[in-house]
Amino acid sequence: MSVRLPRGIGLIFPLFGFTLDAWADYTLNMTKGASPISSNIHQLHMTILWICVAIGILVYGVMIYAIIRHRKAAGHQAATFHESTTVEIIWTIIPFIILIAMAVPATKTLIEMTDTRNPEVTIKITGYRWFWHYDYIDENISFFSNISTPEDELNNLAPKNPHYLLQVDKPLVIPVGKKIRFLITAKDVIHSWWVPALGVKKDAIPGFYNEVWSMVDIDKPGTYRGQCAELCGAKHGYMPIVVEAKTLAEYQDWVSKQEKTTAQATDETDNFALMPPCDVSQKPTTTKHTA
Ligand SMILES: [Cu+2]
Repeated sequence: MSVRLPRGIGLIFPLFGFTLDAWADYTLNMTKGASPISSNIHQLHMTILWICVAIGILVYGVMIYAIIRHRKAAGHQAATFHESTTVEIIWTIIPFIILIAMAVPATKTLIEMTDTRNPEVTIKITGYRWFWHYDYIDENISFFSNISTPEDELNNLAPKNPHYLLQVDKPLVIPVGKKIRFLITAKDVIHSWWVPALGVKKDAIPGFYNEVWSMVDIDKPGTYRGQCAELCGAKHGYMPIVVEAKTLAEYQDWVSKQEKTTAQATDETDNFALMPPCDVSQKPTTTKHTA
C-alpha cells in the first residue's frame, strides 16, 4: 500500500525550492519493488506497521478514555494497585506475544534473504571511491560502472534530467526470473550496494565478501536504480547503481557480445586500485603494469 500525499500539500513545496512535478509520484510508503525478496520485505513492513497501528490505537484509546472518563474533576479517586502481580504478568506476557508475532515473519524473511544456495548467475561487486566494478564469475565478463550524469548538470550549468546522479556509463545487466548471487566487497573504504527494487542493501567491506541474492520478477524487466548507501567520502553521492533486467534471450545476447569485448581486456582491477581518488568524470585506465 502506498500512501499518496494530499494534493494541497504540494503547494508548500515551491517554498522549499521543489516543484509540483518533482513530487507528483512521491509516496510515503516503501514500494513492493521487483523481486520476491523486496516483495517479502514490503509485506513484513506492512505487517509490523499494522501491528504498531493497532497498538497505538489501543493504548492511546484506553489512555484518552481513562483521562476523560476518570478525571479528578468528575469526582474519581486514583486506583491503588501498586505491585499487583496480576497486572505485571499481563503487561509482560502481552508484549512478549507481540514481539514473537513480529519476530517470526522477520526471521523468516531474513533467513530467506541470506539463502544464497543454488544461484544461476554469480556476480562479484567491488566498491571503489567512487564507482563500482562488476565481475560475472561464470562468464568472462568484467567492467567498471561510472556515473554518467553530464558535468554541466553537476555544475548547475544545465537543467537536471529526471535521473540526475542516478545514471551510469555501463549498467549491471541481469536476466529476469533467475536467481542472482551477489558477492559484495570493496577495495578501499566501506561502501554499500543498495538497489531498493531488488531488495538488496549490503555493505561492501574491504577484505570481506558479503553474500546476498535477488531475482527480478519474470514479468518486470526494466531499469532499476540505486546508490551507495554508506558514507564513503567526498564523492559518496556520485557512485550510482543502474541495473538493467533483461529477458533471458536478451541477456544471453548481451553476454555473448560482452565476452568478445572482455576477451581483449586487461586486468584493470589491480591497476585501478593503485590510482588516487578520482574525479567524478574520470574513467578507468587500461594501462598495463610494466614492471
Ligand atoms: Cu560508496
